[in-house]
Amino acid sequence: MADSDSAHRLAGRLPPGQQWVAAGKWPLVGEKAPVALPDPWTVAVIGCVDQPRVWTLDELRRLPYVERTVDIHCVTRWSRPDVRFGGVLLADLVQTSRPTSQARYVSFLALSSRRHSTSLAWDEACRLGVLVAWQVDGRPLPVEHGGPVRIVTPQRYFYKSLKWLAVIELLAEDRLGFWESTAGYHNQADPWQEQRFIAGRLTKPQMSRLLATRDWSNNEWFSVEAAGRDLSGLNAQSAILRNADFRQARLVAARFDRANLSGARFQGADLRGASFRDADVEGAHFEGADLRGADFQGASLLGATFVALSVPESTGAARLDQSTRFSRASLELLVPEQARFVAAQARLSDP
Ligand SMILES: Nc1nc2c(c(=O)[nH]1)N[C@H]1C(S)=C(S)[C@@H](COP(=O)(O)O)O[C@H]1N2
Ligand SMILES: [Mo]
Repeated sequence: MADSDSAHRLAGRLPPGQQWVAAGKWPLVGEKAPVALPDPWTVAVIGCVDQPRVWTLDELRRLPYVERTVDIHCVTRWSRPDVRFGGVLLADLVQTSRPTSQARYVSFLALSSRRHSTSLAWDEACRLGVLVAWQVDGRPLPVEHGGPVRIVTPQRYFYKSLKWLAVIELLAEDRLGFWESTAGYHNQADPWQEQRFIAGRLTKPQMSRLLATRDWSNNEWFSVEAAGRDLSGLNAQSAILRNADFRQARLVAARFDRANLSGARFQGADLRGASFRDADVEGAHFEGADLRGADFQGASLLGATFVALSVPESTGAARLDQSTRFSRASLELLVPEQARFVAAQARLSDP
């Protein structure tokens, strides 16, 4: 996306904290496949409607076809411009079942092993022009991207765009989706407001107890607030610490192996000799952190940031050298500027 034509075209379209992926790249996020591919694929419209109905894909195709070109914004900080989805407007489809006056929310359920789901306010779903989509850029939607049929919610983080759509349920009360209820993802999800995560739910006494111990392994704490703390030698192996705040913290030789640190903030932290082997650091921030001797082999780096693009490198770049280790293959999931920065300084290993 570096040439000046596209830079001009994309000006003003990148929400705060997002980065464009390389041209032609479309990362796979979350589940990779549905639990089954029934033939025919069906989509049920149920709940607060006068006439529930089960649609086959062929029947959906006879409804008014529309195309919408959208910019995808993933909460893990990558964005992909100008993706042309085709299908039927959710509002048009649901109108045929005549929603009752009770219908205030809409919940989408996937045919996937964990029964993935997400929801929207019904008036907002209509206003945003949510699509039930089976085409992308003029072709059938590939299975790994939600085919045969997915939801596309423009102007929201992409976790509001459910893959492998099986059920559309109109509701009187909201029912939080999978990520919204298990991982603190924001229910509004407006990328222009950076509504990524809800605030943490740890109380002050819980937080003090947590900071007093150095063994957090296998525990799950959302939005831990540990900015500026001395937590050297912390054992956080296999811990789930999404959206943690470790800015300016001292984390020398900390062990984060296999931990989930998606969205975590490590700016300016002292991470010398820390281990992130096989950890999930998707969308995490390391600008200005000291990463000498740190080990990221096997880590999932999708959307992670090591160098701030718009500020001078002296303040905005992580410190890494030949003692900092990454798997070569995992750099694929960084946006190009980040991959170049890491590759130029760190030691890359092959599996
Ligand atoms: N069924 C299902 N839908 C899902 C997910 C998932 O894990 N399962 N992940 C969501 C998230 S977080 C994102 S960013 C997008 C990713 O879509 P993609 O893999 O086509 O890029 O799908 C969304 N819809
Ligand atoms: Mo996402």
